[in-house]
Amino acid sequence: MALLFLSEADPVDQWREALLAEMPDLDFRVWPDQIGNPLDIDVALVWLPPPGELSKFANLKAILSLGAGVDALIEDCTLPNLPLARMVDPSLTRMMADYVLAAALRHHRNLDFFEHEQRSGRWTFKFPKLVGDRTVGILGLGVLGSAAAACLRDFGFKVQGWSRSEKILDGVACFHGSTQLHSFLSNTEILICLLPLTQDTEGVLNTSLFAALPSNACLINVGRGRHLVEGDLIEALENGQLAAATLDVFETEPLPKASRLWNEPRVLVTPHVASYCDPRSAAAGVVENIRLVRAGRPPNHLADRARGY
Ligand code: NDP
Ligand code: OXD
Repeated sequence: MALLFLSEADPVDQWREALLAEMPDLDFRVWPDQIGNPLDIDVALVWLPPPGELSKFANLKAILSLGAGVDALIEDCTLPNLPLARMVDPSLTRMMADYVLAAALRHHRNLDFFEHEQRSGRWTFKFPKLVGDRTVGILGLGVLGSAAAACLRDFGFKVQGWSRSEKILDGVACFHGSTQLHSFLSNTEILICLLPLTQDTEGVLNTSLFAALPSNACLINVGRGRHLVEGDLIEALENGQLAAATLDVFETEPLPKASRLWNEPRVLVTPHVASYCDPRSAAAGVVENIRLVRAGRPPNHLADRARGY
């Protein structure tokens, strides 16, 4: 029995050290050079495996994602039909809440506007608003969305959120389903996307959604790049429907050099850094899942492939 670690983005040495601290007898193999006998591999811990790669392990029993979003795995039609667990971890949740708070505050205090005015050498006074007079709306009230909502609420924003099923969150106005989307949007001044990418949510950030927001709203997209129709964003920024955007995720990553978004004056581009799970924090949960799988039980935080997240 061995764990396969497959990620070109995560720090393999830190993961090895953190997992071995939790499970000293773990046989830790690394893709692509230290796989050993592929028949030994029973659990894979992965981020963006090349399509077809996981079907090479005949004794694989479960796939554990290093990311919260499992869209790329679910889209891979060669993925073995095995239990698939999402990453749910306090460090990932905390970092996302920090990023969302920072980005929301930057828009709330007009720092995006002042950065723009400074570049043009203009001293333009704009009245600040009290935090309690600002409404922030979050698309997606799952693990990350509900933690971000609590953080923004505790900071003093008016917070509302939208999800697929009905939710009750203390101090957060909750909306659900397509019939309540427009009521949710109608007074959302800063919109945050924390949805998973599915067939239902792809392209959700589009002209008709922007038109339902108050004019001069701001957008923060930390979900996935394909939630956003980039052309619709640029048009909404040009016609004043949106005042500014913070984008952390893109249809193609790294964002291609030729993308217009690099030079859009009211767009802040960050390189998919909103959140990251620290191996020291996440290793215990991964080891618990390895133990569950080896005991013949489903891992925690199973993704629902039919639902898409
Ligand atoms: P969860 O699965 O816990 O939550 C997803 C939320 O979205 C749920 O509230 C769900 O509703 C809602 N939702 C899903 N589909 C719909 C729909 N069609 N209509 C309305 N609501 C819907 O996911 P997480 O919170 O853990 O993660 C969210 C996403 O964040 C990830 O999928 C990933 O794309 C992104 N992410 C980005 C990172 C970054 O660094 N930029 C880092 C980590 C994650 P319900 O509660 O009813 O199921
Ligand atoms: C994730 C991500 O899904 O980092 O965890 O995007």
